[in-house]
Amino acid sequence: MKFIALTIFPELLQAFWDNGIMRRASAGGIIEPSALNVRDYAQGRHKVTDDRPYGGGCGMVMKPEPLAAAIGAARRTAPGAPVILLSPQGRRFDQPMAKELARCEGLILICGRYEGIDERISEQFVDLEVSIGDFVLTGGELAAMAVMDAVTRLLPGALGNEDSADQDSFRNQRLDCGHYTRPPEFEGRTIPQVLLTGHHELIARWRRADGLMRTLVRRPDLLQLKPLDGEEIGLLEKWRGEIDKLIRSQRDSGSGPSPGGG
Ligand code: 4FV
Repeated sequence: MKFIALTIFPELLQAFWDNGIMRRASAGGIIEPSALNVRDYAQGRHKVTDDRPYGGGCGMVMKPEPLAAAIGAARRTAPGAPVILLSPQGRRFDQPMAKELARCEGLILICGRYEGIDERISEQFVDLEVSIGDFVLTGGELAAMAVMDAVTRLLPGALGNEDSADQDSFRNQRLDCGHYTRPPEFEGRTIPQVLLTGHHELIARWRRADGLMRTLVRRPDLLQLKPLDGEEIGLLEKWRGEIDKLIRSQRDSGSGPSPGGG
């Protein structure tokens, strides 16, 4: 998969590509990352890539001509790749979108700087505008790295063993379970004993239950995105029973608040 990042700071991307899973995926030919320096496509002695905004106001805007030329060059290298602009106005990036993008033969990623890029570039060249969250960065490079990272780890052969991407958070709109490794006791804290049983089905069931509880507590919104399966309904009913019993026992012992919460 080709990744072509359009940026005025290619060294930022290089450091990202030269390490970890990205480095291994690149060495293994799973990804083919490259950066085009937009400044190389700017005219004039000073190779200016930004200018003052029409209508006044603070900050600068990235000029359309260098970007259009750089996009043209990228498209010649990866003709079938969608042109993606990273910006706070884009569609929110998430795991399902990562899966969608992982099916592309390549991605051309425009990393804006300053206040953003000239809108006419978006109108004429951009296939998809993507946001990694409702906050403002100084540049699109970090957002482009997040997208490339999440997509790369879904590519066959990128992760050590295939199925680890299958156990991901958000895989089926549920948070991941807790993970533990040696030592068995750390600062007085132990680990769930079921993980020491070697009983794979029991361990898998515990992990699903732990993931569900974390989703229920931290991200109940995710439960609306994919219907509960039979096992999940069973677990929730069991927990509801335990919660009801707890409340009843509190009431009966008179230690809890009176009915109606007074
Ligand atoms: C951003 C985001 C983001 C806005 C102006 C770059 C900056 C500057 N990109 N998700 N949030 N971009 O804040 O993707 O050009």
